[in-house]
Amino acid sequence: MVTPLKIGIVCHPTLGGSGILATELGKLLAEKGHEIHMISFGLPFRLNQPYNHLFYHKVEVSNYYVFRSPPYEIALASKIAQVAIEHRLDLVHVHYAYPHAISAFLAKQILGGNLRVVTTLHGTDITVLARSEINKDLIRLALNSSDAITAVSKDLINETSELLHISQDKINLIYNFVDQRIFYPQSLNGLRKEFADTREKILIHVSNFRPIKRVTDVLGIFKKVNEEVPSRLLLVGEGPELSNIQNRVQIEGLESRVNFLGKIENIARIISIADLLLLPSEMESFGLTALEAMSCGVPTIGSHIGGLPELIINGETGYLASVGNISEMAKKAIELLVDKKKYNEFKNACVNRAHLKFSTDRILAEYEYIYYIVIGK
Ligand code: GMT
Repeated sequence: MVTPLKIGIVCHPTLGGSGILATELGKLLAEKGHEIHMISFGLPFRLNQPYNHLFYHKVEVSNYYVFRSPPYEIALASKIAQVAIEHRLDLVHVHYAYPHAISAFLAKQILGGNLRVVTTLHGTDITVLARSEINKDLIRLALNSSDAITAVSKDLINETSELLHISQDKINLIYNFVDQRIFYPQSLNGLRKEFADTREKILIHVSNFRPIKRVTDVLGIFKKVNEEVPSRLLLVGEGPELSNIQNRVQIEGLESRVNFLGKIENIARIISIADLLLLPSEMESFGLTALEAMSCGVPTIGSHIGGLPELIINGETGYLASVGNISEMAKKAIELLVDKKKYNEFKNACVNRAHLKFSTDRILAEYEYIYYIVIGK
């Protein structure tokens, strides 16, 4: 490594791909010897133990009684500026534009322009939030004042450019990564037996159960698959749609075939016992969970949408169909589950692709390259 850097990382600590990616990035950069300062309102999910060179700074919001809701963006801006001064940060890397890039913009003003900011776009910060007239101009301002912008797929670069009129050349493509020391094919027969007998296949869905994930489609696909190939469905995560899905499972009489596992931190083991991941989302700018599954040798059946076709090679590492086409998704899932030879080819292709295109070494080097450019070294 050339010179170790002091980097502030701002992320959402709640369940979601952007926070997970930011936390994994922080851990790996710290492991490489950089000094990392995680800044957030809560301890990020997956920051589950102390790490060398990695520090956490909690953002405290003012609860003054005139506020209906405490102004987090302002508190975050002050915190970024304070941490930057106190720890002589070389730069701040914010994940998810809203409100983080806006707070970083404000922190830069507090510091008279002396703050380098890298903003990574993850998806709904643009595809949902930047569509609103309330946020659009502020997000554009914050992005234009960032020293570098990165996005997790070509599709997201196109969306950002179209929506905010920011030139595509100003946005660097850096795909998400997966740590193959953690996500690799494991034969965990004991764990597998807890959920399925030897004749049964296991399908898994991992998400934060927002409507955009179309978890009812997950059930629809599973139902069709299970009619042809005896299977079990593992549902991992929690969110607003959870109780609706629990009701549907009962209505469909699938209680004995579906397991709700809630929020799981060590997801690699449970993904490893699955045969297929289902990700029929309405929108997905990358699909981090599909990459984690791919790295464990588990193909994905999902939607041909957003950045998913950049991650999953249709017909090689999974199958993609148009959003809502559950019959096609189920058909492809069955095709793969009953053809052992084809399934093993897909499994190998998954592990190889994760390793070649999305390894930590490769993607970390791409981020470090941006960091050194931004600080002029
Ligand atoms: O999709 C979510 O539920 C969470 C969301 C987030 O902002 O944390 O995920 C976005 O960022 C992930 C990490 O880069 C991507 O893998 C997801 O595809 C993206 N979600 C959407 O575009 C809907």
